[in-house]
Amino acid sequence: MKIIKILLVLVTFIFSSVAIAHTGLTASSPANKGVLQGSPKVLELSFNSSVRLVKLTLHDVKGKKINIGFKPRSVSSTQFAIALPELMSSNYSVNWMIMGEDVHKMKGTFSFMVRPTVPDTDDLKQNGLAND
Ligand SMILES: [Cu+2]
Repeated sequence: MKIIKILLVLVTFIFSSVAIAHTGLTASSPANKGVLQGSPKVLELSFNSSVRLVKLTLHDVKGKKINIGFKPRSVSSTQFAIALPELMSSNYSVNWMIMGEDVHKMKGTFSFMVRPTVPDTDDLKQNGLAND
């Protein structure tokens, strides 16, 4: 009988792990490993079920936390958009934590790169700043 109990515990454990994994990030903008020219205006997160976004942090490559004024959302949604401050050229990492409607918490991370905006040559010519 002991073995059956152990098996039951194992089965329960395996199924609860699957349950935790059922909610996740399906898309983001910037995308994971995305390379952007210039600072993105908004950070967008999409999840495959309605969740509450309880934590969101942004760090640059030196580990400096960027203040995005995030406040935990009390309303569940599948999509969240957070306005971003002007970001300097760097690698950024986003850490998020959500709570599903079944009260499972889940967290994850993704990163993106901001590169300097290269001025358009035509713009430079119009402003008399470039030679032909
Ligand atoms: Cu769940």
